[in-house]
Amino acid sequence: MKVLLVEDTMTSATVVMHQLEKLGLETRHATNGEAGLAQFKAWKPDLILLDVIMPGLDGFEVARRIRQLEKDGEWTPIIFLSAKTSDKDLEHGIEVGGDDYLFKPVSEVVLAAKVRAMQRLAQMRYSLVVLTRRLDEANRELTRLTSVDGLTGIANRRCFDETIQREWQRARRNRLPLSVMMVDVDFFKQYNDGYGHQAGDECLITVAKALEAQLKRPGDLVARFGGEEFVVVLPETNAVGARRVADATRRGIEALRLPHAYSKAGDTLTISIGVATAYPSPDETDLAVGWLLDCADQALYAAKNGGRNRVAV
Ligand code: GH3
Ligand code: MG
Ligand code: MG
Ligand code: MG
Ligand code: MG
Repeated sequence: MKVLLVEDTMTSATVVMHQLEKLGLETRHATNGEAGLAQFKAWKPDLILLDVIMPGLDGFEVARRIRQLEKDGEWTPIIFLSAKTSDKDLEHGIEVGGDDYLFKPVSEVVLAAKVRAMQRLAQMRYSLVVLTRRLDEANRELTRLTSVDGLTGIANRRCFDETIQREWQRARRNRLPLSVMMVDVDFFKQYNDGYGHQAGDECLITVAKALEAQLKRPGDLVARFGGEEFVVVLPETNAVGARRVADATRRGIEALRLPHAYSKAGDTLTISIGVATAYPSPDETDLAVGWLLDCADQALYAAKNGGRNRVAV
């Protein structure tokens, strides 16, 4: 522990320094307020013993300035050692930022006990800082976990629900188009039945990563909607743009040429996509985001009925 003594009277400084060194503490001495502040900044002591009556900056002023210099969450304990021994002086010392106030002369035993008490407080405070940091980390991890799909690692349904609501409101406010694509793997039940559930899982991971890799525009969101269905949010995208993205997405999965010997739409894995676009406006109150998803779902149904491995609007 680094202890800074700020004391202008050499005789009492010598005594206190000697006592501190006997406690095995690393010590420095500043002979006035200015020098004390400079040491506080440069040396960053763990505890400050602060005289009150000094030429130039007095101890109260030094304490006040130290508290101003400390950033959020920082704290250096300050114990006043003063010949000003009225209740009012003590009250003032605590008021300006002191943590304790001892009357001079201070006995060796009292000084040692007070230093120990401050050490204990500082230790407790440090534990709290560490705990808070861990809590922040845990919170971040929790936020991540609640928005990520456990199997594929892409955004999950919950994340999609939040995003689509937010984008819908934003589209309304700014009169922007908003598109969604419902993506469904073709004949996936047959894939599972033919290759096994484990291979099915790996296939879903591959498809999820491929979808995400293809949609590179910032603001687009690819999420797992559930099972072998994915959903893509395309903000600020009109019907023509969404159709183009959907066609490219369908071709992209086809181009992977993932074997699917049990598909009735060929011998590789394919997807069907339903696209829907909304042009919500601020005066629009009846239409909700659910309507947009229903439209995409109906389009997907049409793509399936039309033979699969295709896009429908
Ligand atoms: P369609 O072309 O009409 O979409 O046919 P399909 O077989 O893909 O559709 P269906 O809805 O009948 O079957 C979907 C299958 O997806 C059934 C289900 O077991 C499988 N599935 C859903 N979630 C998972 C998963 O997390 N892992 C694996 N391996 N399979 C899944
Ligand atoms: Mg003095
Ligand atoms: Mg189905
Ligand atoms: Mg399917
Ligand atoms: Mg399905």
